[in-house]
Amino acid sequence: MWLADFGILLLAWLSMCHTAPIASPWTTAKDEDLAKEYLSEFYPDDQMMSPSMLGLTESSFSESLRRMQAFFGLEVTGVLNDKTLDVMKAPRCGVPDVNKFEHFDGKPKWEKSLITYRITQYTPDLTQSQVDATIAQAFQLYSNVIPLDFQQIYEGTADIMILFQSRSHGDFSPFDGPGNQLAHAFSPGEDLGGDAHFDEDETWTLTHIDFNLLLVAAHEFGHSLGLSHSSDRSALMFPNYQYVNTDGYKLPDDDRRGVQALYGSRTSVPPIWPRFRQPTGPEAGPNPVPLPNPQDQQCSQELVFDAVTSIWGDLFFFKNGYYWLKSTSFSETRFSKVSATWPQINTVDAAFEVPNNQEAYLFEGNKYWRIKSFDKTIMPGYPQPITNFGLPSYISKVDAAVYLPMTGITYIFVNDQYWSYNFNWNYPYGFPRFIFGDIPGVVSKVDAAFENGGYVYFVEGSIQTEYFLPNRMITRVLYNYEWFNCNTHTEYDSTVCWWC
Ligand code: 0DY
Ligand code: ZN
Ligand code: ZN
Repeated sequence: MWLADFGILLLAWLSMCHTAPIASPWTTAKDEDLAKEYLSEFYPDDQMMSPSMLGLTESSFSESLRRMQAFFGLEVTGVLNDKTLDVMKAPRCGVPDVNKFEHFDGKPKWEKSLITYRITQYTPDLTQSQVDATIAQAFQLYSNVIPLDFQQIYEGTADIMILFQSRSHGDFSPFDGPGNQLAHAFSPGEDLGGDAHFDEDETWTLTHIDFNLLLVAAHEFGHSLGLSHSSDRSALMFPNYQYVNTDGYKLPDDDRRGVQALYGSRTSVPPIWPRFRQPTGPEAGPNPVPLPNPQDQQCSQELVFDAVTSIWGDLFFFKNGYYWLKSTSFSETRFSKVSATWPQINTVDAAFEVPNNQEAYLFEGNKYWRIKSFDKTIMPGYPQPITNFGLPSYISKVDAAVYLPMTGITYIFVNDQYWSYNFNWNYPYGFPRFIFGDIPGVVSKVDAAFENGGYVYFVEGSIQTEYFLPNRMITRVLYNYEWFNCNTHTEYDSTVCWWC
């Protein structure tokens, strides 16, 4: 793994020891003119890393020449020779070889598309929610253009651990007080890999005043994703901080090409935050439009569930009046219509099982049905109104419900609140609590929730957070579709010629 910038320092050191002639003795003056013209057209000076920044005075000719030689896989000598001239004389597509982005050696990158991050230490310069929002915005610059998603978690180990600290902070790369080094980040990998550290001796702002956290975080996350520094002055990965207006800020072209070369480009429209919210069911209007059959979404990264529950050891994933059934008794995932199994029910909004009572509950609108787990038949006397669970009568539909066997409590989620019902006492608590801050990993709303083998899953949009109850830790973050045996292997073609 590379700590960002090691490569640059090495380059600076190598270049300082180098005093090169422009051309080898057997090239003509005409060839040199041709080469200069070629380089000034295709490797213009101002797009180079400024030599003064590196404390160097190397001739820009040989520096440009080396970049050209490196680009074409020639021997990098910084000296004009016949092989180099042959390439310069060959016909070409007329667009500069202007990819100035760099990757780390060995091109480390994340081999999965859902990346978690966690902020373990905040800066006092901004509120926590300002920091959360800014970090999310910085990641979104990338998720807008590459098919990766970033999810914040609040406990456990995330792929990208983020902290604000000054001086020594546990990685043998202490910060240097105010100015100069502002932050650093590690290239993709295990442990420290991907982690981003910000120097707490800087003042972090959301304005033009030094230093703008969005710009610095976006630069660092470029490293976390596998970008090294770029010599393009307008690139985010240019080594030096420069303020630009951050309203409607987008990833600059050079950086975009750099990350897309690693991960490919996002083909679908990126979801907006909070993520992947889809238009909800037929309760929206008096004449409900029939919902689309969700079968083709089974392996989609954007798949959102209406409800999920275990019943008698099997898992039911409900969506638009259908369900996928994952069972221990067969290997494939089965897909059926809800009304084929329970004729009175059209769509299931929420569901939970009380395994010790061998019964499950299915919710639709302001009603619920109680079913026997072992044969899935509806018990007599149902449906009943959801007010039985202590919900106020104005609630027309619930989002999610889950029963936790350890405590005997069921939680029912509606918008940004949840109600509790104690099955040991058969008693509703009767007043709601706000989800935010209570449910780990959930930002605004629970779309589905379920318990399975001691783990609880909170589904928000197409992402779910796995939570291990006994130690109250987030153990995993996964896409909904990962429950199905989808072939998720994607090959990205990073050899495409995007400049021709
Ligand atoms: N971190 O990613 C860096 O590049 C370090 C230096 C490295 C040797 C660890 C750094 O903090 N560089 C400063 C920086 O601002 C250099 C500076 O101008 N004071 N880098 C981040 C940055 C932020 C925003 C660069 C750009 C935009 N272009
Ligand atoms: Zn560090
Ligand atoms: Zn950097």
